[in-house]
Amino acid sequence: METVTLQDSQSTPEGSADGGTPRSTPGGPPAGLIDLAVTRRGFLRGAALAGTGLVAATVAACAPAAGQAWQYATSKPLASGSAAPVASAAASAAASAAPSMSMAPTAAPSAVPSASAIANLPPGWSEHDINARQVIRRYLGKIAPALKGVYGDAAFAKLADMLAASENYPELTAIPEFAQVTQGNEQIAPKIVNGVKVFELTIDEIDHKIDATKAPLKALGYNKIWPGPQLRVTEGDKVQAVFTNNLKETTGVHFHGIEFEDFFQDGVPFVTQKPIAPGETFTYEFTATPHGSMMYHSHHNATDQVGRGLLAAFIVDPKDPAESYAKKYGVTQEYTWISNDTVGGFTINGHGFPAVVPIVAAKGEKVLVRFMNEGIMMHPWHLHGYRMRVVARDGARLGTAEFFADTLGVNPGERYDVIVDVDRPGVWAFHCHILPHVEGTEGMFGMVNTLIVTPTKVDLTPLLT
Ligand SMILES: [Cu+2]
Repeated sequence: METVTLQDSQSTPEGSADGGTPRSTPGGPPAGLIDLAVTRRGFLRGAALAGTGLVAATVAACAPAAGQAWQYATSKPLASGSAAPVASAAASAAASAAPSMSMAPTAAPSAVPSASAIANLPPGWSEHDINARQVIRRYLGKIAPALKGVYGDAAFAKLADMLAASENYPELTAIPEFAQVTQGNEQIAPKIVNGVKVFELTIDEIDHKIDATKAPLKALGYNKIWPGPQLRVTEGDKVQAVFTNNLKETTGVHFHGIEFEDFFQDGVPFVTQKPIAPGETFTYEFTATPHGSMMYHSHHNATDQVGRGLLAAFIVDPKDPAESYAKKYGVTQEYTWISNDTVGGFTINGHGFPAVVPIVAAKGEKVLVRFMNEGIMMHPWHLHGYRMRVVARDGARLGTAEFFADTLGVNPGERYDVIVDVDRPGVWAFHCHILPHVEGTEGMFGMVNTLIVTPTKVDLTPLLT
């Protein structure tokens, strides 16, 4: 079983680059799981969805390019002999995760509900209801019983009734799905060489799990992680990004949103450079400007390489501390939300629901979400219960053009920064509103997350291991 990587955000010199804004992802705990002021323990970053829902035939509008060997994953075991790699992976994962007849709780993730649950459907329910509930059971794991202490007895009674906690189902003692897979977006610190911030990265083939119940995908990663490490600098910094290509294929790296002085740093093979050959190291040098939410990703065979995981966040904090989100807007934590929609299915930070890291914030907090679309289609992100204050597009602050939205379409290549002023506790759905990207016969999958607002700060870290 894979586990999340623990990280102490205090060990990262850039951890307070944005005026001291604690972050839930990357490089930090899910917002509010931890009292950041006390522990500053980070544990994961990112979340994504890709998963379990529909077969390609039902989402023809989103069909991949002809000849591409991928398909939206389904958690339903498919007929043997299927040529689709992802589908067969799902089938084998489902087979290995077959329901145990043991009554003993187990920490092993299960993509499928128990046979007895299906045999004893409540009146009016179908198998879909059982499957849909199972996804949420996996998402919360042993966070579910802990919500009693968070929301109080009355609210918890409703939650427990929804999930049928009285059945003592196995996931009640399992770590939540998102903590069972490796999460990317980890912020790394540069070396400082003659005043230049130097980031050294590798480009590698990896095995990547969209969620714990699925067989790993043959994927790619910067520093062996999808999304790659978050690189974070301050506006005006001199930056060197040194990439060693450990792949068997060529590549090139583009820093998306940066205004380069020297166009040969722009990372487009045969337009601004020769491709980086296997075994080669290539250094990009530039001044980080303007400030804002940027990205870095492959710009070579990119439909395939970005789709397989060569994507990451590049954050340029404002030089003027008064312009930081913490100082100017009172932001208390942030969450980087990188979407993709090709090889791994519909993902947020390289994972499909229920393996997506929730945003957890205490009442009174202001949460910054940086949406970054690294996919090939638009996704309208919809937050339940709140309006998002949209403060920046493609890194540029909107100023007097700021607006509020509960649904925000983010096109491929675009970034939007939004701030949510959380004032009402609850578990609020936060998902793409193109419905085939989020829900199917197996329940919710793919581009789904939640904003969990707690009445006060709570430390749920012990529940994640
Ligand atoms: Cu979508």
